[in-house]
Amino acid sequence: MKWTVNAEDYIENRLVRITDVLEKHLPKITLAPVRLHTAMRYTVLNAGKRLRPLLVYAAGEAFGANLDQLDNAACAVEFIHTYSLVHDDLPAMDNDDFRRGQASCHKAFDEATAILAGDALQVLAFEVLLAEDSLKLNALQRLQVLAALTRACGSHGMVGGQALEFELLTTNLTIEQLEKIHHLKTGALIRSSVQLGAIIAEINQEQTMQLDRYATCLGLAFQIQDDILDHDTDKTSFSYVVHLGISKAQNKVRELYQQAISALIPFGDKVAPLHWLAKYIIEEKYQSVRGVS
Ligand code: GRG
Repeated sequence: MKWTVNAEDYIENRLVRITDVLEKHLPKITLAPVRLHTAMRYTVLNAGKRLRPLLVYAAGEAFGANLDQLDNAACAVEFIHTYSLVHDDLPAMDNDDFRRGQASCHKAFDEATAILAGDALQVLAFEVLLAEDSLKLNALQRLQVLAALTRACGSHGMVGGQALEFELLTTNLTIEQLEKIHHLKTGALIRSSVQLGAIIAEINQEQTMQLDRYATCLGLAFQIQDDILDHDTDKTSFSYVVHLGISKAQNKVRELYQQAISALIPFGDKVAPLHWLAKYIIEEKYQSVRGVS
């Protein structure tokens, strides 16, 4: 399959699409509890880059899934991601006042509302996957999608990575420990986004493993790139730049980016959107929109 759109148009089009899907699944602010629903919409419907939903679309479409089949999975990963940001910004965690170019949820509302908004978004992600129009997927696919996402979110994934970071806070971190934290904390959800697309497109196990190599490299490259961009404000031992120095960290990003792209070679032109997203995540697009994150 040859793609006739260019990268920019592809990304723009899918961003418009996911915004509509997120909007549709969020509770209306006219429904009680109004403050909670207002906070949920406030945290989701803003300047997020939607990298994870874009990955669900790109992986699924490349292997023949319809956009309609991918919408709810794309929406679910963004709800999970947004919940993690809301909770991560809380005073007990990172204590950040700003997120995505606006006051963080607990600053715009209050701590209790932010905790509840995160909780509700997390559950909404799974409700969306179970929703009747979450289609067009057979029962096995639905279970596989649920299993992949739950595993990525819990103590063996994103939350586990955060917990490990706390546990190792006062130790002399090795680069292996740092990598493990980031594979879990950031990488697990990125990998599961690609996996969800693959499950929905019903690709075989070998292809899924190959795509997983792409996603694993991309997840780590994304995190190191984030560390590079945040270097002026983040001097913690959880930063790659602190461990490796800026130039080695940049080399590592380039290396991982190349590895991610190499993993796509067997698939040819049909996976062009996955190439575009790797570039979007790692290169100039990511940096140019970074100011609002
Ligand atoms: C469940 C509380 C809790 C934490 C889990 C994932 C996580 C740990 C916390 C999220 C905060 C964080 C800074 C994670 C590092 C990964 C990262 C750079 C996230 C920001 O992702 P982007 O750049 O954000 O995709 P946007 O705003 O564009 O969606």
